[in-house]
Formats: sequence, C-alpha cells, structure tokens
Amino acid sequence: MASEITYAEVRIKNESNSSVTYSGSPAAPREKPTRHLSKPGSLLVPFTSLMVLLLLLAITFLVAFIIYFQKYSQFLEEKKAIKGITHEELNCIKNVSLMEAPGIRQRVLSLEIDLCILAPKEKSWSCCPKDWKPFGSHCYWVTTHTSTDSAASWNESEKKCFSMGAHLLVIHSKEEQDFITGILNSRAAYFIGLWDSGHRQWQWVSQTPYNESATFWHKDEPSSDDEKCVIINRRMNSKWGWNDIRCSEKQQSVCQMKKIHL
Ligand code: MMA
Repeated sequence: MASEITYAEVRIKNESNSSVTYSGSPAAPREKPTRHLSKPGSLLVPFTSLMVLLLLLAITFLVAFIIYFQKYSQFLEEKKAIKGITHEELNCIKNVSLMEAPGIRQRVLSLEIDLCILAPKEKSWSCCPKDWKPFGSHCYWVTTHTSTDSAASWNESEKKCFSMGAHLLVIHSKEEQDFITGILNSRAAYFIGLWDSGHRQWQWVSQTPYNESATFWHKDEPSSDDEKCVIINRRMNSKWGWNDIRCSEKQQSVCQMKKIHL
C-alpha cells in the first residue's frame, strides 16, 4: 500500500520579485504571550500610593526650598545693609504696630549688631550708633566741647563726620533746630553742614535744597562775603541761631546720618 504523502508548498513573492519557497517547513514559532501571574489592577494600588508619596515628597522639597531661598535672600540683604555700618554697637528702636500692642507705640532696646542680625526680619528696627541721639529719621552726634582736640576747621569737621558714615548737620525744620539746640552746650559754637559756594549761594552738604523759609540766622547774619561756613550758637539775647564765620576757624561740630533700618 502506497503511503499517503502530503506536500505543502508555500510560495511567498516579495516586492523585488525574488521568491522564497518553504517546503514542508513548519511555520516560524510565534512569540510567546506574556503570562499574567496576578490579576490586572492588583499592582495599581501600591503603584499609585508610591506616586502620591513621591509627589508629596517633591512638593515638600519645593516648599522647603522656596522658604529657604527667601530666608537666605533676606539674610544676604541684611548682611549688605550691615556691611556699610562702621559702628560696633547700635541702639535700636522697634516700632511695634498698634495691632500688636494697643497703646504701646515704641519699645526701646539696646543691642549689639550681632543681635540685630538675629532680630525679626521685617526691617522693623530703626537704629542709631551708640552715643548718637535719634530724632525723626536721623541720628546726631555732637563733639564734646570740653575735649581740647574736638575743635576743628569746617573741612576737618566734615571729614570726621564722613569717616563715621555721616555728614555735618543739615537742619530741615524748626522742630529739628529746636531738638538740636536742646542737646548743645550754650557756651560752645558748632559747625553745621551749610556753606557758601560763591556770593551767598548757600548750600547744604547733603544736596538738600536750601530753603529760605527754614533758616535760622541770627539778627544781621549772614554778615560777610569772606565768611563761607556756618555755625550754630547761642547769643547774649539767649536765642540760638546761625552765623557765617571763616571756614578755617576751629569750632565744635554736629554730625548727622540717616537712621539704619534692620
Ligand atoms: C561776630 C560778628 C559775626 C561774625 C563773627 C566772626 C561774634 O560775632 O561780627 O557776624 O561772623 O564775629 O567771628
């Protein structure tokens, strides 16, 4: 009995017209499908939890970074402000808002610069160097008239103020004039930051405009074109006022600077 033979012929024709013939060869094995060992969705819960955790962690880091960055820039700003200070000890006033403490407007504290750095960060401290007197937005320093070497020419006096980060006194108002005369010695005369830049062109050292309505010249002053610098003193009539004198005369002086805000 002739055995039955089954032929299988597959002819595949590709685009380049070359033909490949497989005869009797078994079909190429197919890729095994991945087997799912567990039910779909059972990994979803831990995966989602992990993602949420990572997201929370990322948000926490971001918030921490932003807060740290803000604090650091604040610190740098304050360091910059302090860099210009040549005085080792400051007296600071904290302006307490009425919301914080009704009835209390100001609290006075004396503290060292190091403490000022650590103080609350809202720049709510107004400071003057130790031994300087605060008034309005400025600090004032008066030479001691009893000390022999504190009398100096106008130029030397201005230089001395400059070396302390200040300038000779500029008087802006009647209130300021009254405050200053209240802390001066009536037997001394003090240079102020007013000078004649030529033929009665009065000029303040700090570029403050010379305002005729806020001047406090003694009677019959200014008196001479040769006298180009100005002192504040008390005359026989017991009134404080200004007088022009020669710049080379040696007198006491008053320095002034803007309050330091920390
Ligand atoms: C007098 C008076 C002033 C002048 C000074 C100079 C004491 O006051 O003449 O006008 O500026 O002398 O020291």
